[in-house]
Amino acid sequence: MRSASFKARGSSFFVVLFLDAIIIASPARAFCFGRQVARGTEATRLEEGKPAVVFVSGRVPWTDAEIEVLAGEELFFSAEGKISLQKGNPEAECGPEGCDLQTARQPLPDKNLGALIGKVLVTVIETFDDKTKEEKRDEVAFVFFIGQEGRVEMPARGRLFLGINDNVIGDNDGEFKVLIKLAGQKNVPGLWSTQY
Ligand SMILES: [Ca+2]
Repeated sequence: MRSASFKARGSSFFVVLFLDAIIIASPARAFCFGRQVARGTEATRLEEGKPAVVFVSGRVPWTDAEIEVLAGEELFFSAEGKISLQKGNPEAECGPEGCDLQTARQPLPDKNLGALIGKVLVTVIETFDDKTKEEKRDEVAFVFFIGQEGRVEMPARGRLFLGINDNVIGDNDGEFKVLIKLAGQKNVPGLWSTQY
């Protein structure tokens, strides 16, 4: 049954991977995953000519775009809006390219703090240590830079998430509005205003 699911297209791949994670997870965490899958946010494939719009809060570690991507597939991203890396501090405001500052603990340390970034989540592995009684959650995921606009080749097959290149998000504010479409279509200037 599992091999049959792997041959299927679309979200079934993701669900099967989560089922794999459930198998090795502790019962308590497996229940959490069951709820997560059952919440009905299945990842779907982008269709040619049908862009998706995702609002990325500066206060959320990763926003689920609910899109399944394929390795090697090129997506076009265009982002607008402002976030604050420190609510109430006008000097901490930045757009999708981020602020001209880098810290060692950002998800992407060589890119600007607060920049729009992406992640392809391939699978989640949960393990339970009998000695320490601690549960450990490991993701197999690939994180990449997006910025304000550009084409990005997807590094793996999985579920797309968008986020902020910042590790201290609790004091953030604002959001980015991100348009995502399959690349290959011509990038028409003013896409935002003409279609949305
Ligand atoms: Ca912050």
